[in-house]
Amino acid sequence: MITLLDYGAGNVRSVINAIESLGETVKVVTGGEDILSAEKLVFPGVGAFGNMMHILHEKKIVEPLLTYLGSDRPFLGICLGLQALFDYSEEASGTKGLGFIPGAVKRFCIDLSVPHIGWNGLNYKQPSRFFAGLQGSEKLYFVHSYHVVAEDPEVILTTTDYGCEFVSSIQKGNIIATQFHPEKSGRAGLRLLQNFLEPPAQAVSPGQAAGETRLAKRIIACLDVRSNDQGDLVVTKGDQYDVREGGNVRNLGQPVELARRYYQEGADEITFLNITGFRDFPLEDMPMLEILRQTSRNVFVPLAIGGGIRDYTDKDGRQYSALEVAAGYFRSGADKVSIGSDAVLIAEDYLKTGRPTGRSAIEEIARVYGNQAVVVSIDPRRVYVKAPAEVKHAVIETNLPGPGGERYCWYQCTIKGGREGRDLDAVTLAQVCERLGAGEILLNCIDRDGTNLGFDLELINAVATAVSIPVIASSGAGKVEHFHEVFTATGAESALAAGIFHRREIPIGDVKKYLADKVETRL
Ligand code: 1PR
Repeated sequence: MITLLDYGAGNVRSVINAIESLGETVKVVTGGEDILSAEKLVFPGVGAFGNMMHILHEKKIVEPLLTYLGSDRPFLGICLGLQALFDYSEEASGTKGLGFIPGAVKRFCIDLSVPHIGWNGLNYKQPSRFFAGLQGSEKLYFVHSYHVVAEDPEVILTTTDYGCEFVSSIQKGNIIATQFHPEKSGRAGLRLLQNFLEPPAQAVSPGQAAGETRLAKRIIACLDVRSNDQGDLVVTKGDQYDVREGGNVRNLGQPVELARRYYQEGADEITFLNITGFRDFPLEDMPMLEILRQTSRNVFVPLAIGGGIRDYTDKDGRQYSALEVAAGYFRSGADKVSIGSDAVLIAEDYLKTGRPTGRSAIEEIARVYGNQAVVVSIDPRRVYVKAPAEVKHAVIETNLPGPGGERYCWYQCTIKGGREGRDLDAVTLAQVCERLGAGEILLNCIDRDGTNLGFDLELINAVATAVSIPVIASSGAGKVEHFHEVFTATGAESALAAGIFHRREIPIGDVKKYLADKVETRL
């Protein structure tokens, strides 16, 4: 039996699911007494350091945790569960950590996108039973803006390179903690969890390729989900956001089955978009939450979900905050939430005053779950102009002139699934959302959606160069070459596609094979 500490934020569901998939039972605990009596303790942390320490103190968990750690019983800390062990974090000045391992948690100070999101490798610094069965070339899933700096090199188990070499796991006796997420790292991650549950006899040191580890470009499968006219929740797919064919909503399969298929085919991440979320309310739309629950039981890569994340008042006058909606998604197995329409309205408000309110969905969710958990999904459409001075928006010179020969365009943000255009451009939206605390941009493109013509490289460049958070390029993938193009011609960190995967035109494995000797991927 494994004891798992749930202090109330982040996605503990994924960790529970991963451990249960290995045949172990999990006892979820929230208080100090249960920690003291635990035999093996897992402390998964996703979220923000200050909030986590605040809750640990409030629930009087700090002392029991330190007692447990001091007894050298098996402990596995994940992500924030690693950072919590240190003295303090730059993320929350004035807040002390557990101070079990001497050292600090520092923000990445590098010339690359932060958060560090995605699959990266490990440099093995010492042998451990934790590594049994690994080849050494595996990539594990990371998502964080801060990394630990250990004073004692003896505790460093692995490091990883991302603009600098940072500590990606530590071990002190039976205390192991990782910056990466084993529960989201596919087969390699499950093997590590297995090694923690039943430590093999021998410590091993996997071989590894020479040189620095490298972050892989991610290939993301996207499932646009909505009810069809018969009331079944289906994966659909639009042409420039029109999902109807002959009057009916296109049905390309069952969400849970498709997600499982993409996981097995090697998707690095899976995104669900509840595309009618702007008019339905997700906490009433229980099937969507159920889809997440079922998917997260056997899909061990990150799951992002979007649709309907906003404040909401139900028919009985009960008010729900966007944070509560997001919490519902996280509890059901999501690792990240993506905000579409509401992000546009939030940015418009911000631009009116030039000041954050501190209460927007982006800020509140980032405060509790961490910036990396907040994706902003942008649904832009090209608007051509004859000259940049015609509009006050971020205008680009385009190689794809408009119908009247216009050589300039801007990208207009839309809400409600492209139904309503707003007086805001995609570049400004991305910048404002980054300022408010978004951790990633999912950059769709209505003009390219479902066309198979390739990604809109001009749009992606305009946004990726304007922000320092990672950008997911989306819409238009039609052949394997398009993925290569988007990774070499733009700063996109990942590429998302839907139609070609759903229609089985190109399996994910073929995309990875094509990219193998051209760009870094996870094979
Ligand atoms: O506004 O917060 O409720 O979120 C709604 C979410 O649903 C937004 O993220 C929005 O992008 C999405 N959405 C709304 N309507 C549609 C639609 O298609 N009618 N889908 C929609 C967005 C775009 C991508 C698509 C790529 C790749 N779909 O998700 O998967 O374009 O497609 P392709 O590879 O076939 O070209 P809120």
